[in-house]
Amino acid sequence: MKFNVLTLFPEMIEQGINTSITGRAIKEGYISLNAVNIRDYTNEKHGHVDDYPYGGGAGMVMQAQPVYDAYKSIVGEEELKKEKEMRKRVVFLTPAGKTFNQRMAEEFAKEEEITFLCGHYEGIDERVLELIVTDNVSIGDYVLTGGELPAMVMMDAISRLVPGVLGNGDSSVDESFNAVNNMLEYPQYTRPEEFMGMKVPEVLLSGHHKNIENWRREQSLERTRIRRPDLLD
Ligand code: 6GU
Repeated sequence: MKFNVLTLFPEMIEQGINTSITGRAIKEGYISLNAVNIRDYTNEKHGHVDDYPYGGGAGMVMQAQPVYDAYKSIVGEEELKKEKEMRKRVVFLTPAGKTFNQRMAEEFAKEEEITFLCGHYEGIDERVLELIVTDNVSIGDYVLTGGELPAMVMMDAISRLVPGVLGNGDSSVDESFNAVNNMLEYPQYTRPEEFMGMKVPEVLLSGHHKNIENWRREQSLERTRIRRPDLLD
């Protein structure tokens, strides 16, 4: 999986992704990261990438030209001659997008290359979005200062679904929201058997696999009922 990120803060993306499991996945070649600084593509001598909004209003708007040229530097002229439907996916991170979820992560994980476009200020000139963006995605109903954290959230969720990224010790099978059951994960325990007077549930020490499986399913269901009843509808 190849990730490109168009951003004004490439170091933020690199620091975040070159860490932990995604960092290991890059070292081992399962994923790659190319963070491109939009500011490097401005034609303005003072390095501006934003300007006042036509029609007035608060804040600044990112200009189309540097975003377009940064994108072109990644995909090349040939890609832009194709119909948008035939191009590799370009995800614009925006609170006005479709809300990201595990189903979408599974779909994106099938791609071989994804480009993320991170906005700042009050937004990006609509014309460049019209030209290059294939998907508008939000990570939830709250407002952040920019698209960098959302892009990192998406890359993390997608990466761990790429074959080889999770080692043998890690698993994406029993977790919450997998494709098989849309339920929250059951509680986990490790040594010691007693902590602050609290004991590990007896059934987990029994070695009785069928009973353990049943207990975990009940716990998942109960937890989902209490915390996320919307998932059971
Ligand atoms: Cl993708 N961007 C921003 N700025 N805020 C958000 C978001 C994205 N998703 C949720 N809030």
